[in-house]
Amino acid sequence: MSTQVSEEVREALHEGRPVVALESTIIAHGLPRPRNLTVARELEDLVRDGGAVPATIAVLDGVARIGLDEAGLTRIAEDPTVRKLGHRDLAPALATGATGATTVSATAWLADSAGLRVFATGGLGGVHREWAETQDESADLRLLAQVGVTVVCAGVKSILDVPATLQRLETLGVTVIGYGTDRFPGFYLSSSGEPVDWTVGSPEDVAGVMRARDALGGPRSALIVGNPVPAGQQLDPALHDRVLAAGLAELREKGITGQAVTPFLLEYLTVHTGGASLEANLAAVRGNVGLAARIAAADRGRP
Ligand code: PSU
Ligand code: MN
Repeated sequence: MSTQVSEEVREALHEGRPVVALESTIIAHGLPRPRNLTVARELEDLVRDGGAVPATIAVLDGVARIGLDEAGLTRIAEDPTVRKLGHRDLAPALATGATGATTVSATAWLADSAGLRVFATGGLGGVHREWAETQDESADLRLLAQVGVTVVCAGVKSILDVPATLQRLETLGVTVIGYGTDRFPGFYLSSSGEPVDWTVGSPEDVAGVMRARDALGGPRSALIVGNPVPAGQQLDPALHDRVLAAGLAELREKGITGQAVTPFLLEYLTVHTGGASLEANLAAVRGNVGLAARIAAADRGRP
């Protein structure tokens, strides 16, 4: 079989206990080694502390894994040949026995197929600022219009064109709600400055939206919960804008395109903010993972 659900995740699903899906591209391509492995373990622990079972998702030797053991997690974090797999890459990866980390699009697809309802990440992919020249829009957006998962994120990565991304999500019919805020979060920054139409204040509120969505039926699409990084842990906005502008200029000079764009910019910011962007990124991810566990618990009626 080409998909394998770990025993722990299978049992939890069978018993109706809360499970949270975690993506692996952030581990393999979004964070520097060796910190990434520590973070991978820490995120799983945070899910457990929140009362849910973690299911980190990746493809190992052509098998889609829902729930990784320590060896799998280590391989994703340490092996430099691990590929970056979007949703469209899954079939060739499975057919050729490849090993790769899954992006939001691939993770959401696999999670949904396995019956997982809640997924946490850092920031979603979206419309890139160079869209007019490159037509680079993350495959995350369209896939999220087709799966019924709840995605807890700190908005979309602030390296993107945030208003254009929000417009695409509206066009695609993807529900977006702010958690404790009426502004869409800005990934490294607590606010992108853009408004959201709906605000909720508790995990139970989110579970209520999920129930209403289930009851409505109709076309399936994701529920995006925008959870801001705490204001005290955000990146200094002036530093953010300055370094990002330099990073975008270097991206153009080097002619970097496609899948390499997002990892390049994340690393550029980490290096040129002296690690401050990395800390803000991690603070955002930790907050999202913890909240996702509480939402999954509320969804299962076990706050
Ligand atoms: N969130 C983070 N760091 C990351 C990502 C999300 O804090 O590295 C990853 C996700 O896997 C997302 C991907 O799907 O970045 C977007 O890549 P692209 O723009 O190439 O679609
Ligand atoms: Mn892209």
